[in-house]
Amino acid sequence: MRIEAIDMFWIRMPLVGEFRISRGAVRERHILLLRVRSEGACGWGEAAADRLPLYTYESTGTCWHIIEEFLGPELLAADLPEQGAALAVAESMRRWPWHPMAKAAVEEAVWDLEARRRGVPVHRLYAGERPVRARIEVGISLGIQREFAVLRAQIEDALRQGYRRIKLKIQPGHDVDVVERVRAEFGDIPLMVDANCAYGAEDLEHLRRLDAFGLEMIEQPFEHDELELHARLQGSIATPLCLDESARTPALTARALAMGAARVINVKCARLGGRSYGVAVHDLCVQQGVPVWCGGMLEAGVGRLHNVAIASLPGFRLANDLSASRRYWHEDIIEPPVEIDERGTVAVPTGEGIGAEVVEERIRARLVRERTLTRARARS
Ligand code: OSB
Ligand code: MG
Repeated sequence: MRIEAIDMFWIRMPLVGEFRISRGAVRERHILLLRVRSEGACGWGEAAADRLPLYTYESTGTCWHIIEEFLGPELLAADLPEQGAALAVAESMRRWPWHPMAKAAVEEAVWDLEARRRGVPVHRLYAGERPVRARIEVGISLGIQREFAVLRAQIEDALRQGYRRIKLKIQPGHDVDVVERVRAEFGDIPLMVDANCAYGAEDLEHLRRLDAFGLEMIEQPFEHDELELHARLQGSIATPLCLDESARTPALTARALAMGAARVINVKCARLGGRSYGVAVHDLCVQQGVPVWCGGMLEAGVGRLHNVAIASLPGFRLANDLSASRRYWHEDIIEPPVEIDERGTVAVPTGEGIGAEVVEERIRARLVRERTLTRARARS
């Protein structure tokens, strides 16, 4: 099989509301969508990076550059096997050591294409012989709010909609007090916090105070390369630590677990560099009895559905950061959008590929930049 063309769409999508994490706020997402085409079929992928490289070094612009200059031409030049095309692409991209979000987007598009060509849902390819869930449990991630009243209203609304757990973003000066207040007002709801690397060694004592609130977990308090600090904190508290930014590769994840740096892992295929790495981390954690859940990056519908697919694997035992489309978007780019039921679950689509239609007019209405890579160009 050959990929005949890769359509790159850089789109801007305003969020329903500002989303603030310790490193900064986002009001509008800049998303790179990829469509790969082959013999009348197509597949969609989404780069999780945003305009500003706040989460890691990758941005929409770096993903565009890496795909346009390197990953795209290489994909167009490849002769892919009929069975296992996406795995072959993942294998060949291993020679590029960095830029996981760019690689993950390319891989997603080929997974979707392969699934559509075979007439199966993409989660079937991700799961192989493993059993999958028909519905997945979802939690909600709430950004930092200056006004507690705003956060209170958001929590009430999320609980009313059925979300299974609430994740609060925290940062120095906005942590223990907020959690204390939420516990006082909402009682024993499933609650966790995510610091996105905002703390340092000087904060160890302060962070231990979070142990008093029965949190489901504390996600990524320290910088990605501070495994020892995570292990020190984990060794002195009962609340499980969860790694997000630190879990960059399966090997690093294994090392972190062996060091006692965490008891839960957030699986984000975008951060890991693709579905095959996400499955590898899932399998490694299942083997060690470590629960995993699927993290999110404010994805539009394409990335969201690829995440739903991976979260159907059996090791995803905790609520996933996979909100309904309307939590972030006035109008998602897929039809039907992702919806949550009153029990806080999202259906894993059973249709071909990602299981929804990608509405091209909605992409065109939000277009910043567009480019089609073809094999002719790849040869030049
Ligand atoms: O740390 O999980 C994170 C969003 C942007 C960057 C990092 C993170 C997040 C979220 C959003 O928490 C989760 C979601 O997509 O619903
Ligand atoms: Mg996180």
